[in-house]
Amino acid sequence: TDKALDRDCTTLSRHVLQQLQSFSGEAQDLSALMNRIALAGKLVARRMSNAGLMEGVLGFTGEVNVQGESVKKLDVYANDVFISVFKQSGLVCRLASEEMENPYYIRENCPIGRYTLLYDPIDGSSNTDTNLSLGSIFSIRQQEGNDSDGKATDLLTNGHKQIAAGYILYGPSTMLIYTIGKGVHSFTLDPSLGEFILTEENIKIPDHGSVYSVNEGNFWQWDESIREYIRYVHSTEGYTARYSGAMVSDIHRILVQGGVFLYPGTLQKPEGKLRLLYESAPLAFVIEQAGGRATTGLVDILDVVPKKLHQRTPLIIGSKQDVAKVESFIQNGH
Ligand code: AHM
Ligand code: MG
Repeated sequence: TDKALDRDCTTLSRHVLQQLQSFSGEAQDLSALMNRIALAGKLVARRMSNAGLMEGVLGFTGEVNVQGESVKKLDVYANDVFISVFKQSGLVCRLASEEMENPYYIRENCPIGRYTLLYDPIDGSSNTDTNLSLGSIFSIRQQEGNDSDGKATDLLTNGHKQIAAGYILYGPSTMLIYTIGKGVHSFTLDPSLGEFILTEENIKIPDHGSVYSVNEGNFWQWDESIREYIRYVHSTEGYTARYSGAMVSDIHRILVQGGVFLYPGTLQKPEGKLRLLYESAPLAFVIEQAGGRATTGLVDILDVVPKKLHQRTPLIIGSKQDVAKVESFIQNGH
């Protein structure tokens, strides 16, 4: 049959089932969960696509979130989209996000809902009001134990416990990238069909790339080892800088073309900015599945066990060789 037509028929939910090669309960659950994440992505993308034409969509709400960051209207909207979408799925009992101090319980799903969704509804919030790339990040974990005290302490485990993770990139087109531990696959939203259609299967990140992606405005706040690394790329041929303000888009570029993204600790914030459970760990799962690496500089991101839900960690992620180079500066000073 026609190859292009076959590809057009490979929707996201179909792909998840194919990957698991079964119609088992878990396969059906994962397929349904991914389908719901896709719906959330479509709702957020729709809102963003005409945000500038409507009143009350852009700008700040005037509130400050648990992270001490000013909240944007779009942050709130996207956070609520995921809650609404999963209220109706029956599969998810808890949602934990950057925008909520404590997990949100969907009580009616709790006796049956076996999964927890961790997410960052809008990655790169500073880009919202200027029509630049944004993302959403997601991670799915199986609920362990009954969480009878309602503190969700079972979420404080390492990143190997993720059963699915990925991101949605809202760029010139909307893309969804996911892994369930069987490689990394990308889908592009076809607005005329309203479906995410398979774009590339088993994406492999190059072992080395020319891009380094970091906020160099923090140079004087970094540890000397990171400054040395930056001096090294400045004085070596073949490096190029790219930094968009939304790590989903920076890391997506690196997934496709290679390179390294860094958000090191600073003097003011020794753990850096990025949160482990719903930012760094899901992206680490994706990049490792594509053959790359993610580390704090000392420990693999997927091995880090957080002490609290909103824990931050330094993040160095990307091509194997480029991550190793940064590591060698942190660990050996060169
Ligand atoms: P956010 O989820 O509040 O938008 O924060 C995460 C974002 C990343 O996407 C981006 O790489 C980083 O924060 C930019 O921070 P900075 O302005 O400090 O460089
Ligand atoms: Mg974020």
